[in-house]
Amino acid sequence: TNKNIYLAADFGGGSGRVIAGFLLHGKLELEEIHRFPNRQVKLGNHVYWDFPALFEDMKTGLKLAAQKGYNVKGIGIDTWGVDFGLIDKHGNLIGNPVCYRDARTDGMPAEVFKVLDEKKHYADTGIQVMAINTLFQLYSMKLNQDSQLELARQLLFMPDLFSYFLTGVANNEYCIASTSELLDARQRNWSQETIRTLGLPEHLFGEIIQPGTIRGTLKEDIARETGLGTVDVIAVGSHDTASAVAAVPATEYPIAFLSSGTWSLLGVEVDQPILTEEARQAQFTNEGGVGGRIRFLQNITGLWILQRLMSEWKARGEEQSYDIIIPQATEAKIDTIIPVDDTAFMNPENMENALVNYCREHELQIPQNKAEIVRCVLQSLAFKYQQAVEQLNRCLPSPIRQLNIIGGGSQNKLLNQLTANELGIPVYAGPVEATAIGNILTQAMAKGEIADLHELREIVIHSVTPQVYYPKK
Ligand code: LFR
Repeated sequence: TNKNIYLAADFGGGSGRVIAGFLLHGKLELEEIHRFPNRQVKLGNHVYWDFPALFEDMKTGLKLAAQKGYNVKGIGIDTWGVDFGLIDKHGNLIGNPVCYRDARTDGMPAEVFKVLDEKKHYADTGIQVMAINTLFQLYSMKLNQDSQLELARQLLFMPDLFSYFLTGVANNEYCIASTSELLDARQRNWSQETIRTLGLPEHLFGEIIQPGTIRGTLKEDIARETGLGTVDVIAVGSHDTASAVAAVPATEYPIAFLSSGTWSLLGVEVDQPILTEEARQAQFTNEGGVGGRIRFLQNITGLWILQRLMSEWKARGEEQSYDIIIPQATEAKIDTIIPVDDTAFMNPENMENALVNYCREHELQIPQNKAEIVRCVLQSLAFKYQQAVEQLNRCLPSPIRQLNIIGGGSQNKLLNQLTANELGIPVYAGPVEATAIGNILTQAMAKGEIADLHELREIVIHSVTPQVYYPKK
């Protein structure tokens, strides 16, 4: 029981978890302490995240860890990207964070690029233009004279916000900040020019801190309430994808990854941002990574479509499990490929209707049952991955030779195989909990137990065994 452990609080778009990690003789063991759902809540005109409930869920996880008698050496927090909370002059949260799927950013890129030069903007920030990004959320607030923006003293991205309410320290971690589209990709700091040109309040943007540094210690009341006592809260790659990529079980460059969950993030790790016109047109993004690396990747709609379908079927009383539907989809035959990134699938009222309507409108063969629907979605994803890899290879000195699929989606055997078939290279699947692993090992790095990212990945390689999928055609 008197184990030295690190706790990872990992919040994804669909669920959150608190996971304990125990590092001994160069091997990491994980224990899931607490898992809870995360959902979008529609209220009035907006779609929100339920931040207070998520914070409570995290504290429940911390309490359970304390009850196990673990000697907790650190807590690291990571979340999905781009979303944020605003803090007022008293240090209070102004309203619930709005979800990136909210319609407030509809049409915003066009508004922003009336003011910013799109090509120059990419050369500065290196971020794929997506309406969900913080920049567009803030600009929509500005255009709508949102009173919250007027009151705000500081902007905290989701992981910064959790850390702030744990420690009282308010700052911005580099990896998550890079998803805002407001950082200078080379300087790795706020792009003052972008912020000024857009007329966003400059005081919102705080000190940027790097992963692997201590953010602060638990506030006294939280230390007491959870029973943990004084524990360090450590900055990790606090964007979930950054933590996941840190835990890719490979050490040979180029490290090519597909972080697979609600989103599919496909790319390679590089030392310096690639800010070329070719990269911009291919819609690649340069997000901040652990150990000073850059995640050069494309942001693709991932298992979101399937997750939505599964929950709709469940809500209709047709209980579904992946263990049953995936083998059925493996046998199903249908040719239809849908463009997974089409706005039709972004946040429709009903995903199945959206899919069927799309096929009808575009004269594609309409899937007739659940197995065919699932097959259609998965082969459409694999097709999209193939296109992304082709574009990626054009931006690199030589093509990638293998792909590591990490995250929850790496459990999807059919998708792994379809991906290997489409790409024509071996695919290595796992670990499922890459994000928690990256989170925990970056804390160990901050505490001096691990020297650098290379050593971190060697520990991952010793701790997990990915499954290999070879192309079959
Ligand atoms: C994955 C992720 C992606 C980001 C998307 C929205 O969970 O963090 O990297 O693009 O969520 O924030």
